[in-house]
Amino acid sequence: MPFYSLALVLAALMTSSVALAAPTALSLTWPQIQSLMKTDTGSTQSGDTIVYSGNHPIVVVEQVLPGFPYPTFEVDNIKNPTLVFTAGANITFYVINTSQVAPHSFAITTAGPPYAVVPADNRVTHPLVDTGNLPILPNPGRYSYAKVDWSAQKTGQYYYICLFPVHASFGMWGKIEVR
Ligand SMILES: [Cu+2]
Repeated sequence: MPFYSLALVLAALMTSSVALAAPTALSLTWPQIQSLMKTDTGSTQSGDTIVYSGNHPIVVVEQVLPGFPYPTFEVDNIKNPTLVFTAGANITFYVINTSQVAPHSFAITTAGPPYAVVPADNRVTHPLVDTGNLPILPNPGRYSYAKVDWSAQKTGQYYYICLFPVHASFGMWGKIEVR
């Protein structure tokens, strides 16, 4: 194999391994989570809508288990809120698995509900954002999290969902509006 071909293969392997490995290695303590939650730049409107203005919104998402047995997302103490962004904004999501009960993920898609029990049966084949698996950690007092960025270029309706089996079908999803 010529050297340049080998270099291309190696470059491709490194790129994919970095993209897959980054999120799940990270963890936070509860005090760190409380500090992080204060950096959320959204302002709560009527009902369950949170509006993020500006070009660099920060969204701090928790994955919780408030109503056994069904998990939900939570932002600013609102369950599965509708998140509103301005087109062109570069959004940073911090997604924290605080449930201590189940692994979760966070993905953004244009495919709306209803969602299938088996994620592979969903139309969510190419999510725009995907944290991958956020596991329950064996270390007491530590919670897995991921930081993902999304540039919302096109106005319209999107959805954030958990791709772990059963979760989205039982309501672990919310709306995103890009205006
Ligand atoms: Cu989940």
